[in-house]
Amino acid sequence: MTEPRRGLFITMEGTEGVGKSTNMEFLANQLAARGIDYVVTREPGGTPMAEEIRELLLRRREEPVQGLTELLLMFAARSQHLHSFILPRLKEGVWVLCDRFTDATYAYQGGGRQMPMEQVQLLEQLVQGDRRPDHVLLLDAPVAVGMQRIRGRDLAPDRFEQEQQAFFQRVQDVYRERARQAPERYHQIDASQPLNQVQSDLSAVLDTIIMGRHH
Ligand code: Z5A
Repeated sequence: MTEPRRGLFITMEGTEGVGKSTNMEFLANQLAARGIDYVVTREPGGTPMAEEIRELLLRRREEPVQGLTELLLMFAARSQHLHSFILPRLKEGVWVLCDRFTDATYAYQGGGRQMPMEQVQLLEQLVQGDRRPDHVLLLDAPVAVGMQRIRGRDLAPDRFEQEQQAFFQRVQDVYRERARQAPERYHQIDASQPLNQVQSDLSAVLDTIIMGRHH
């Protein structure tokens, strides 16, 4: 029996509040409507153990968290998620939609926390080998817009959300630079537009991805 064609690995990225959760759901519905078999997952998290690591990472605490500790935990969660969940699904031919992945580590730990990018690269290679997302959907909006959108939530801010605007500006700069360097894999969408326009852009990107797959 021939093996199924490998599924596509698509990630959604952006600074906080740009609309990732909202648009993940939209994208999932779009895939379903096109008859594509998919799963939705997130990072940090995506398996029971990786979700426990997420909890460790996001919880606000008195003890200052070392940058390297945070970086290692991100990749510990990723190793578990990638090898026990993502890769097996892709092999079965299922598409994987993931809310954040390693681009977030470059952006938040490298950009936001200013950890050396070489350390991120080293761990990326160790955990992923040559595996990278097939497509990265980058929702891009001025940092202030995202912050304004999440201000309406009555949840207490987590350890990342309590950072200042300059932190998120560095995060965004890294995302934009990565998108600029590999335009064939990164799809930058203006997330400051009204939601229906963002979603029509996303739908167009999805069509391009699907068409590219048939060639
Ligand atoms: N992190 C890291 O540091 N390193 C890593 O390697 C990884 C992650 C993988 C958790 O991520 C944290 O982990 C994250 C980075 C760090 N911390 N931060 N910040 P997360 O993805 O779970 O959390 P988040 O980024 O904070 O996501 P979020 O707050 O849930 O935001 P969102 O999903 O992008 O937004 P949303 O909930 O879909 O939308 C926010 C509101 O805006 C909502 O009321 C919507 O209805 C509204 N909205 C959405 N789109 C629009 C438009 N177009 N117009 C108007 N209103 C809109």
